[in-house]
Amino acid sequence: MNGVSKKISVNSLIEKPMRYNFIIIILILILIFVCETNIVFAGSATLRWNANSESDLAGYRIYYGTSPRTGTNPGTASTNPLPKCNMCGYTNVIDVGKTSTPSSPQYTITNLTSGQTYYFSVMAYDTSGNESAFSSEVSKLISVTADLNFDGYVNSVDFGIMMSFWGSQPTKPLADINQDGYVNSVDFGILMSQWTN
Ligand SMILES: [Ca+2]
Ligand SMILES: [Ca+2]
Repeated sequence: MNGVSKKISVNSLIEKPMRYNFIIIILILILIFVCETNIVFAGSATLRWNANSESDLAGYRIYYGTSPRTGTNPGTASTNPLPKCNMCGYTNVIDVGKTSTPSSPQYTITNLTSGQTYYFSVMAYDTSGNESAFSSEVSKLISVTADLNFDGYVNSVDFGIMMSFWGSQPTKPLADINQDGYVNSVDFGILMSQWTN
């Protein structure tokens, strides 16, 4: 991406689409997401992908939401020649830069709702503001957990939290483990099935 984007010439108009195709191909080939959750960090998803090796890579943005995306190119930059869908049906975007481990980038998204399926895509951008299209989309059902205080155990503490939310819960707190709008015997049954001590 170096050099080409900095030329103000007909060549840049010709070469940019080729470069975008290259980026798109690279992303499709290398963006292998691994979503995972565990009992301690319930309500989170860790995304991993292979690094983009271009010298002027500036970072990545992760788009996500609870509905599948509606397009392939987030395209907020004016330099992006591809058709744009902006948020493309997602509700959240995080600029993660090159991440803390640039050679094997990964990022953990927290505060996700248990029992809800989330959809994720990553795109790359360079130091000139050029943006790639999305990676392939992945989805993840966030594990239903009764570890309501995220301490690694399902025990009387979590039971106490559940009791404090007992009843109808329009805001669906974590105590509503199956996220059906009620904290009731169904959730209690899930808690009992996961009891650890
Ligand atoms: Ca707990
Ligand atoms: Ca419930």
